Amino acid sequence: MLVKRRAGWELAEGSAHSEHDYYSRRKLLKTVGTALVGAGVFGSPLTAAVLNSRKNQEFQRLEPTAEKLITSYNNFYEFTTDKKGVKKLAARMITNPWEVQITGLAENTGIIDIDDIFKKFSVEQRIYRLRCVETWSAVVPWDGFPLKALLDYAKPLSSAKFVAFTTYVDKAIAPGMAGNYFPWPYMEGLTIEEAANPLSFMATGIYGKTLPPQNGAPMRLVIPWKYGFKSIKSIRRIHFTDRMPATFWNTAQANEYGFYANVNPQVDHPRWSQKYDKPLGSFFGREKTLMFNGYGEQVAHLYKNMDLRRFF
Ligand SMILES: Nc1nc2c(c(=O)[nH]1)N[C@H]1C(S)=C(S)[C@@H](COP(=O)(O)O)O[C@H]1N2
Ligand SMILES: [Mo]
Repeated sequence: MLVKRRAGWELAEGSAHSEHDYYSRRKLLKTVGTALVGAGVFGSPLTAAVLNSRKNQEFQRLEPTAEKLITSYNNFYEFTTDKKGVKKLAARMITNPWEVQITGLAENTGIIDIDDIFKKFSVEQRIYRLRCVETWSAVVPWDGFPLKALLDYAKPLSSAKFVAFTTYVDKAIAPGMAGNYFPWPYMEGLTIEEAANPLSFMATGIYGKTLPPQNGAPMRLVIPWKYGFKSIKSIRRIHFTDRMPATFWNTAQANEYGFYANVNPQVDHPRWSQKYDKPLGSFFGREKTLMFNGYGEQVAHLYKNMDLRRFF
């Protein structure tokens, strides 16, 4: 059973164009989903939520990017900085068994097995735009669960103001981690309010299938209003803290990458403009990059008294 969520991010039936790819995938998702529910993998019916568009007429493009592109053009520096080389190298990553540690200022800290996570949280689909700080973009049909569900499970204390995420991948398996040029492990963070926003998502699948290693299996963050680097892959640790956590890119190059990293076409990267993005798979096309990647209606209130040029 595929249920459409009504929560402000849905797409009215028929308002996405050239979506035959998506709708045929959706059929596939339905089949796969039913099989998994039947096998008791997911505890509740699969739900689908589709993003935006009608409400936001500026949103030119919502048809999902070809699956092949999404799964073969990746940023995953633990393996290599060569986007087309990630897939092959990441195939060696062992993503099950996999344990996730919950630590810090929360009631329910401890280790949770990825299979328990799959059982505990019901899976839905979200179609989100992904905007890399490097200016390429994609539209990705993710499967997963709201990050809020995980917060509700962990029960952060009122003293927790931030949540930090850490990837761990073995140096022997991930050759990119061998050098000390980058501040490994990859780390990311959000304020608790950002993490609790209904758009914040933990992905466990893509196109109705299990998340492939190159896209961050078994579980990765997806924060669609922020530059892609916030969407940390292959999460091993979730830590609640009262201090703004260090992040990988901010530690590597503080003047270029801030903690907030909200998509903002008005604030250029020191080395290039952020006004436009180039959808993967379009050779000449470029699109206007929108404030908060087009998700302002859902998230602008989080930053209402902030100077977003200063807090970039
Ligand atoms: N652990 C980890 N997570 C990561 C990265 C990375 O190098 N390591 N790259 C980020 C960047 S820069 C982007 S644009 C997205 C890309 O996600 P995708 O390959 O699934 O499209 O992953 C983000 N998450
Ligand atoms: Mo990125």
